[in-house]
Amino acid sequence: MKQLRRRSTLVATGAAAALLLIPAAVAFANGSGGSDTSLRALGSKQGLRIGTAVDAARLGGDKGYTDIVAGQFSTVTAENAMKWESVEPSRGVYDWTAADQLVRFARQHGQAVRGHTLMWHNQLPSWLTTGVANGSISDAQLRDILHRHVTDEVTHFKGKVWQWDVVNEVFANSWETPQADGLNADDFWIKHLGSGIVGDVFRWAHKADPKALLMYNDYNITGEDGTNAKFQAVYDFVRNLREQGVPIDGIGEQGHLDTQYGFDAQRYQADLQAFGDLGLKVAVTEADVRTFVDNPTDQVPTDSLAQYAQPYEFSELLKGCELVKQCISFTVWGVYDGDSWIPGTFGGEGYGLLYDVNLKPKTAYSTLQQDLRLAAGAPRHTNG
Ligand code: 9MR
Repeated sequence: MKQLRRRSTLVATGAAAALLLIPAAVAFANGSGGSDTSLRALGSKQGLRIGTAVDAARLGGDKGYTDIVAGQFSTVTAENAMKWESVEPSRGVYDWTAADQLVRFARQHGQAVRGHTLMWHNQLPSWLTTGVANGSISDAQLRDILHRHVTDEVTHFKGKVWQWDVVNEVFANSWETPQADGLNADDFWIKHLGSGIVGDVFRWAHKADPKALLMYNDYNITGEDGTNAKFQAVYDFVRNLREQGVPIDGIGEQGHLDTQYGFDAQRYQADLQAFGDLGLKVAVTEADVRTFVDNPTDQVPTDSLAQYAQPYEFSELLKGCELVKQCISFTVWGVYDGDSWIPGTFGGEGYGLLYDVNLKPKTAYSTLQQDLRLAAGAPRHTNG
């Protein structure tokens, strides 16, 4: 891995400072000047936004949680509030309440919003999946409905969303059936609308908000599963989209790790860089590092080495992003272990985030602080 370059001064140019969109008063709200050790302040020194997924319903009501979101992070992602089932629970009836609340919060706290997600096979409204399953919604109608959804949602948040995860998780994993182009033949959208829908959704999103950064978001796309096949499929597909003039701006590498599998940090960094060299921005969008724990309530690691492996792998994730100048944000998938998706999905596992079940910062938190501080001379990231 190449060394972090040291640089004596870190004065943002006028343009870069404007793009950062972090008012100085907010960026340094937790201390004075350079003594602010919040993740957001440390990240801002290299133009890198540090983010978290947020449960919009908890903002305001839960002070400990809210203070961490406001104080530590310079970008926020709606963990669920912008998904289709949340914004259009009944056909034709939008409910933007929770998502709007998050966007307002972000604005008040000088945070950029990552919009998540416009086309995904999960968390679709039941009126849609039922209609498709019983044949009352034909594929042609489904395409029109998706077009309207993408246009309406992006238009609703026009000028307020920094990056959109436009398309999520449509490539085949090693245990799924890939098409010749690498897409998952069984994905709900690919199955009904074909591969061409991917480019179309980017075009529709771009039309609705030409300034938003449009990302393709997925997991295991930087070699995490021990092969680089999924990376290669995404790389080839996206290069092809760019050649066709499809408005895709970047790749979201989710970054869900598990200490039991290990992690090839060099492969990860090289893959991020390869995307960057295609002229794309990259973002780490859903970082967490899970491990085996005693129970889902306390989430104490059962393997004594996990207390080292967990922060170590987090550190590797962050450093890879720091070393790739096209990497514009590093987002963790949730604030604390008490509200992570991990225990509900992986039996016996947890401890995946930066704060423990009692909202106390863990070693992983201080490790990231340290990584950000030591990287003060890393390349300045291009912030969009
Ligand atoms: O964290 C999200 C959890 O609250 C939801 O129940 C779940 C539904 O599938 O989705 C989780 O977030 C996912 C994200 O939207 C896309 N990448 C994988 C994430 C973890 O499953």
